Amino acid sequence: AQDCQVANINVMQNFDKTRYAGTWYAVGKKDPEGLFLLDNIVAQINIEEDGKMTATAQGRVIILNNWEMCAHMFATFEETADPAKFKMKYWGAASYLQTGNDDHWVIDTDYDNYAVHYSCRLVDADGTCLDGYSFIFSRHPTGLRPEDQPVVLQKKTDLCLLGKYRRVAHTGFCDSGTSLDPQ
Ligand code: AZE
Repeated sequence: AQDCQVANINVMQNFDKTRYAGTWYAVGKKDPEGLFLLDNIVAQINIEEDGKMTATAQGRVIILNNWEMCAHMFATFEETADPAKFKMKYWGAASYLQTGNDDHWVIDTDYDNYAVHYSCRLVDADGTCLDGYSFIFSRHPTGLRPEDQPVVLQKKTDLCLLGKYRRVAHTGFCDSGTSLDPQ
C-alpha cells in the first residue's frame, strides 16, 4: 500500500498453502523490536493430515547473557477470511525461548523460488505499522535468483520497508552439533 496503511497491504491472491509447504531459507529480514532470530534462519512449512498448516523454524539467537544458540521453534497457524493471512502461534523447543501470537501474511510468492512474508505486531494510531517484521524467503540457501530480485524489491517498497532489510547469512551454524538446545 502506497499510503503505508497496514489495512491496505496487498497479500498474495489465491494463496495455495499446499504449494507454500516445504523448506524456505530466509535470505533477508526486517527485524522487530527486541529479541529476534539473527541468521541461519530456515523454516519448514507442513500441511497436516487435517489440512492445517504448521511449521518448524530454526535460527541463531543470542539470549540472556550473550548465550548464543540455535533456537528450535514450532508454530501452528489459524486461518482467517483471507487465505494469505494467518495467525501464527509459536513457541520454542526450550522454555527460555520466545512464545507469541503473530500475524503471518504471505505478500507474494511464486512457490518455487521466493516468498515475501510480513507481520505487523503493533499498528500505530495513524494506521501504519509501529512494530513488525518481514522475511524474504528463498527455496535456495544461496539467495534469490536475479529474475526474482526486482519483484521482491517492488514488494519491499509496497510494504514501506525499502532499505530496512538485512541479508541473512547461512553459515551452517544450526546444521550440526553446535546447538546447545535440547532436540
Ligand atoms: C517464522 C515462520 C516459521 C515458523 C516460525 C517463524 C518465526 C519465529 C520467530 C522466532 C523467534 C525466536 C526468538 C527466540 C529467542 C516466521 C520464521 C515460528 C519469530 C526471538
